[in-house]
Amino acid sequence: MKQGFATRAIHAGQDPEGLTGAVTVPLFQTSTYAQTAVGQHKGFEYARTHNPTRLAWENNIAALEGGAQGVAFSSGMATLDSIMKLFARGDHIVASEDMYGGTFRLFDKVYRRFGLEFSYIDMTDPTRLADALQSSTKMVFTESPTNPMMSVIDIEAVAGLCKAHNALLVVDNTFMTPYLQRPLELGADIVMHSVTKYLGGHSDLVGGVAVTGSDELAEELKFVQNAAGAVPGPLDCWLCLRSSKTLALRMRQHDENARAVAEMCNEHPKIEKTLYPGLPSHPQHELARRQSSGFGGMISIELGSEERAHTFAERLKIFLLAESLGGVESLVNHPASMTHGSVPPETRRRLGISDGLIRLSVGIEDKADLLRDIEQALDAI
Ligand code: P1T
Repeated sequence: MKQGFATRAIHAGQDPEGLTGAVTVPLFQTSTYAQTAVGQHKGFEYARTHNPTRLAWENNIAALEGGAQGVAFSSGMATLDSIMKLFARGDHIVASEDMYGGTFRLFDKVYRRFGLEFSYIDMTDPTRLADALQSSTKMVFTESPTNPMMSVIDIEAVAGLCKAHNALLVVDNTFMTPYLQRPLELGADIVMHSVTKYLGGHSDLVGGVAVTGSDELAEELKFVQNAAGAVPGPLDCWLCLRSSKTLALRMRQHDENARAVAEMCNEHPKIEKTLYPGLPSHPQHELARRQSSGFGGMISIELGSEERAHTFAERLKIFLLAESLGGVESLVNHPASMTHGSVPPETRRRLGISDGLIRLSVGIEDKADLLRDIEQALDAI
């Protein structure tokens, strides 16, 4: 019988070490490996290509996402950058118009210069995708839920359209993690993460990873991983293995705390709108229930003006004002001026990333303390 998620998180790729029986995968902090004769080695030649700690982390995350292989990179952006190297001039990519600002920047400011073409659409409506697909479309890219508007994309419906069109579906699963959502099981070809967020989970590393549904795709990505070399260091991989062991516990608490925060925000008179897929009022609430086993720790709220948003963010005491998300500590972010500053103002306006929008990454502190912190910050506006 297939082992449960938490068991796989603790054991997959993490057998006791052969020489000493060490229960924890050792940190192989080495750049190269001695050969006994020219060309005779133990499968490890040079650390850009192979590292045992990295390999353990890649096997671990592949088991959690239910994929063929994991391929680790030095950041979330390096992961996407490496995926983009699978394509060539003239290839067309369809992406969700709501996504992390840095992803838009990579597409628009870097890969457009290399001759790739992009269409940005409202991915919540699969008919828009059907209209956007062209004969040159090679990839469809989406997050779900999206950053920061928390829209939920029907991954299975999008995957069906991609299959019929021979386009790869790449899903950024950073907000959900495989504990709550497994896009490969819904038909995606590649799932990627900013490991900096929930997978790392402690705001102490920058990393990224891709998991493919097929060995063939994994080999293509591993070729880029070695050829371009945006690899993570062994210490970061070791930290990821440690974090993986508590992923199930952490995600359960992020989810529980965020539900309480979202409910409170939803009822508060000073908050105009609360965007959280776990609220029955969310437009894709039923879809979120169907394709994920929880709603995660991310919430966006509309406070009505930049001044109110700034006051709220600055008055919070436990929630720290910072970029990033997914750590054990709660964070607050002002997307328009921080994470989504590189999105053109007219696009931000159209998507609803207003100057009054605030994004909360709800941590795993005591729920009552988080609710009190929000209450006192709202009192100030
Ligand atoms: O920061 P990096 O590890 O390179 O990951 C980029 C990235 C990719 N995908 C998603 C969904 C992300 O949210 C991010 C990074 N996001 C933030 C820093 C943020 O605060 O939204």
